[in-house]
Amino acid sequence: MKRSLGVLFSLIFLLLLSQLSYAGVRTVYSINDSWQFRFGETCEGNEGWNVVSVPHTWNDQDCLDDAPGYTRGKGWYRKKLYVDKEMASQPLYIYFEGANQRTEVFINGSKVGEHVGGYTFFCFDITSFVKEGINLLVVSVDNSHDINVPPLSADFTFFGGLYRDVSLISTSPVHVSLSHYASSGVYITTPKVTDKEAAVHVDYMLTNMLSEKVTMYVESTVLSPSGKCVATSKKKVSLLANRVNQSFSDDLIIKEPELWDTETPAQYRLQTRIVDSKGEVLDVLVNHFGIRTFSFSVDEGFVLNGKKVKLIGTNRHQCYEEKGNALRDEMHVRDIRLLQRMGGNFLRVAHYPQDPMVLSACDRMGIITSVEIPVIDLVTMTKEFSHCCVEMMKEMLYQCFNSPSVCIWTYMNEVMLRPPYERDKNINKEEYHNFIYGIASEIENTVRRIDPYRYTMIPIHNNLAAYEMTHLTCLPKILGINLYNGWYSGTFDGFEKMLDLLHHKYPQTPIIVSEYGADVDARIHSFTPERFDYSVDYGLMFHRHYLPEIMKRNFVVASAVWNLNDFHSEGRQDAVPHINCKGLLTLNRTPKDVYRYYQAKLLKEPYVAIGGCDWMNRTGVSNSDGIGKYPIQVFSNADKVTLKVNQDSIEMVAEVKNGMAIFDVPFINGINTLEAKIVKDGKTVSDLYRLNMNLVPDKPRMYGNFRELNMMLGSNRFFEDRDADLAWMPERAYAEDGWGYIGGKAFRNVSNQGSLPASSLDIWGTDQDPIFQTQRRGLQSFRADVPDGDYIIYFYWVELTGETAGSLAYNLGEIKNESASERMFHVDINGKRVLHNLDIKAEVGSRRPMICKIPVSVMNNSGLNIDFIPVKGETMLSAIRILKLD
Ligand code: GCB
Ligand code: CA
Repeated sequence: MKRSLGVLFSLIFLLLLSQLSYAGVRTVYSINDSWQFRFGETCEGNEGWNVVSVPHTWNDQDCLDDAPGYTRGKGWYRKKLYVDKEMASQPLYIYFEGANQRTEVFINGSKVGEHVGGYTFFCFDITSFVKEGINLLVVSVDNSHDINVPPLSADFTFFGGLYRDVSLISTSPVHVSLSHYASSGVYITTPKVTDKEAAVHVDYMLTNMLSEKVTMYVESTVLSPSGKCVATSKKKVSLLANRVNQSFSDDLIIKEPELWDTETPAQYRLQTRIVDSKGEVLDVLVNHFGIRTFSFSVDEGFVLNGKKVKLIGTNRHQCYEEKGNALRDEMHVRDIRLLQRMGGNFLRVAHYPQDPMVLSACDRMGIITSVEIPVIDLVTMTKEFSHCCVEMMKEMLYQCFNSPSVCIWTYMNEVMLRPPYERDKNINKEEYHNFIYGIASEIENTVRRIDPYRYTMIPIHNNLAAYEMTHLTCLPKILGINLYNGWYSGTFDGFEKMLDLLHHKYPQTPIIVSEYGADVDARIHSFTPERFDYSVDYGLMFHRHYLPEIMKRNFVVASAVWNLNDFHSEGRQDAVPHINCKGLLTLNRTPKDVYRYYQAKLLKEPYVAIGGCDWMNRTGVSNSDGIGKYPIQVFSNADKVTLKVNQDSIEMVAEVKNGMAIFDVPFINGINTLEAKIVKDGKTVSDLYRLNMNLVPDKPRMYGNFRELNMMLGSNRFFEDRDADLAWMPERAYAEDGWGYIGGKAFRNVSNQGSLPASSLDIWGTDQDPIFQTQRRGLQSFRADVPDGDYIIYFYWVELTGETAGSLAYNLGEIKNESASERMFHVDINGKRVLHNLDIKAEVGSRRPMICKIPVSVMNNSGLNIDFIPVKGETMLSAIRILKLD
């Protein structure tokens, strides 16, 4: 059934194709489906091929598993290409939106071409390789480390594969070029813009594949945003025989232009037609462009069409949960929509050029962008490397040239972060610095020559001296700075101090905060937030400090949160191993509270949202009235918020400060309903939210209904296990008639980032890492004065010692000097020995979870008394779960 349907579809498809490819005007269509893929050195043989569709990557799974590293090497894609008679007689191109990172293309066994670089588009002329009928298209893609191809090292996963769309383009022999850096072959600028008129200058690249010289007409027609023809021009051009990329230019005037800006991103369309002397149309092409003026300056900030606009936004990585970097067009567009719905008007497309849909969406939604080539952390001192950098910049420039959203060309992110001479004595420091400066100035000159209208930026990190040593700070028109004060080190106020210092030293240079952010695991909350606890609350503190400081300073012309979304970084460990969770959205684009904070600060329409609405399952402690009081944060742009708790029983009002109102809410056990309401600009807006609260009575033998207790030891954090809707609470010391630990101390992760609240080790074989990454050591007992009944006690252990997080570049919370400790202890419950000589490391090894489940009957009002008796070294416990069965 399946197969015959497939055949039917192929037939319909072929029929469609043969109709599409009529002579003359170009046809473009994607060929994403029905590829076969196989990983390995050769493409010989028919064994082991799997049917895939592109976008495709081979790293979507192994980027997250426990084994260090991910597959880097060569993968093969092959596909049958049907070319009909008409098409076979015409020029034919194959067009790739991107493949990571070295690609070779073969047709019917002959090599067509090769492209290096994982993020730009490329295009090959395959006219002379295809024959009428079935052709075999084979593409190899290799994501091996290559010292001559940036990026060499960076905090993200270099997914291999044919991970963007592939298309075929059929044209007539005379056409607008496809082989000029795989751009549109049309470069539109608006060198003069006034209210009355805009001058439009168009540079064309034209190709004549005929073996004779021809004379053609190039017709340029400009259509207004509403589709009216507002300017036309027709010019004669002589094209040499058999030659690609023959340049030709034209000028047009548009009266009373509608300007492109962030509020009304009005785009014009330039329609280009190539017509021969008989009037036959040989090529038709449309390019969008915008008419606007803009400038960046220290006094005025960003000025767009004469109006000051503060640019606030994010960076964006192109990956997604379970898909790696192989995203459909719609998914790219959704990200830009999410940025817009946050109130953002700026996107640093970092650290590399992305899917064409990204800029197209920014153009349509009025988001100002900076686009960037992936030269990150370090460079290789070879001619090949610097050539590759410059070529990538040219590709990006030409490919993004007409996008009105693009205002900044960016290169060299934190290139002094890891100077190799610090590790390799053979590398001369001076030479290295000169080399970097050499590449940078070549890139800078190239950009200014090709596009004198836009700005350039180099993003540096907080080690200003290093960049001054290389003189990089004097090259670009804008200085970008990536700051993490109060995250990787120091305190929040280091942020504004650094900005002011930079401004003091470079009073004429506009500054962009090109990155700032803190890791947030949306499952973690804390009422005593701390650096590196990964809590939503610490993230909020961080952003609530940074954003107002950015707003205050005119010379900070733009800012971009690192990052719009969580993204894959295979080498990372921490709370969510292999993921950098500085996103305002999770990997599957669920908003975190930090996103809601930005909405409250940036949106103009009335906005109210209850914080922690993704924290559905909570736990806490109740008193004799059955009430547990916990803070609830509400984000809003109104002056005050009214909160109703559990229908109308309680109503509270709180003032909004810096985008947020805080309520001390009395929760009951079970489902609680919250309704937040604001009145702004005469409009009433509300947000409703229900959450499940497991309140544990503080004296469970005396009152309340004890069901279960889930406590993480050595921790101030709450954690939500979203696979089981299980809520974990921070540790608590035992008090009379209550429950909690007795003795010992909370483990601190002593790292080169200081003393941190949790281990940064990836705990293998679990996704609930935060439950294990804290622990109490040397504890004597855990006591719970629970009522008589049948219970299951779950002990959670992991041996954190004897393993370090390794020397990965981005494992910034590495455990220092913690030697393999030998530990052995007994566990007694109510006087009965349940575990003898427990040696966790011997049992399961280091950094592996061990959950031990023990049934217990509590009788005679004895409660639960669990003793940990050391035999060797210190006792230890990561978490405990006490479940009542009756
Ligand atoms: C940076 C880098 C970025 C990292 C980020 C981080 O400075 O530019 O690539 O992902 O810091 O989260 O550490
Ligand atoms: Ca695409």
